[in-house]
Amino acid sequence: MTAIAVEIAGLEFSNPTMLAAGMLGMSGLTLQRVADAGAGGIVTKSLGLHPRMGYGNPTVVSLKNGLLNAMGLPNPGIDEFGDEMRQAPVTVPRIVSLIAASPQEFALVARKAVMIGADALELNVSCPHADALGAEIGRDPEMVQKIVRETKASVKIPIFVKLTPNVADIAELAHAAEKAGADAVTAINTVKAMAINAEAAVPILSNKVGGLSGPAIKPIAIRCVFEIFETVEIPILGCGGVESWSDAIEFIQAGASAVQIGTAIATKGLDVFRDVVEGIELFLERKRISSVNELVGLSHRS
Ligand code: RRO
Repeated sequence: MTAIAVEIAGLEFSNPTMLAAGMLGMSGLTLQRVADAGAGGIVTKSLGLHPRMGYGNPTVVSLKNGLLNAMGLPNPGIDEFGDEMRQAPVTVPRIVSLIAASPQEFALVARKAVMIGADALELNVSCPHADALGAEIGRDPEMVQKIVRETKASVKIPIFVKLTPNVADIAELAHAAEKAGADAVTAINTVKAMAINAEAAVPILSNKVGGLSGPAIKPIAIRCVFEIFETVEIPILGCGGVESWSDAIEFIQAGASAVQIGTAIATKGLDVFRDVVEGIELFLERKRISSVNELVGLSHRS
């Protein structure tokens, strides 16, 4: 293994960066571009049992320090996505993000995801603006436990669980996921937020409420990763505002084994993956550390 390689739930990642769900994850060819740009792993857009159109425009608002979105879970459905998976890269672990309304539905979509070539699953129980889906079910630790247990029993590949920060105690959710057999947790999905057009005196998003991502939420995500690390043994994938190598190091020292990058692709382009990875390598050299794994959770010593 090289200094920057990481192993998570038995999967080997050549570096500790991966594409976050939602960004460039709807087609095999864009996933290939992300792998070519140096990401250590890829996560698809969240896929459900049936196709969904998503909400009407506007679905994204660019703010000073991040993006506010309410896409509305647009996706072609898991079966249709098989064609995209055939064009998706095979040189990096392929994590398929799933959305469903019940433990039984998660288990069913999970079996279908295995059939189209997923190496691991990321269960989305954290979208902040979906009726009867996402955080509406994922803020209840008992429901998280049922979803993970049922899905775990139906497939053999690793299961990651993406958690919502829109609760009083995210570590409780991570603990529920771990108890039910999750192989890792991803923290965090977007933070529930809103923007108003002052001239028109109306919410900008057609859905009114959406999820905030990008640098604005990084301190929230770091706090969540830190709290989860104190509570569970399973690996944590840090997500929320990573746009530089030092952001990634911060997440890793808070307790993340790897980081996911999404919004920074919109602001920095795909070069962000190589920039972050090279920066981590230089940091390890400068600190004379032989493996990035030695940094995981280092900030908990104090
Ligand atoms: O598609 C979306 O609107 C969306 C999803 Br599924 C999610 O998990 N998080 C988010 O901010 N937007």
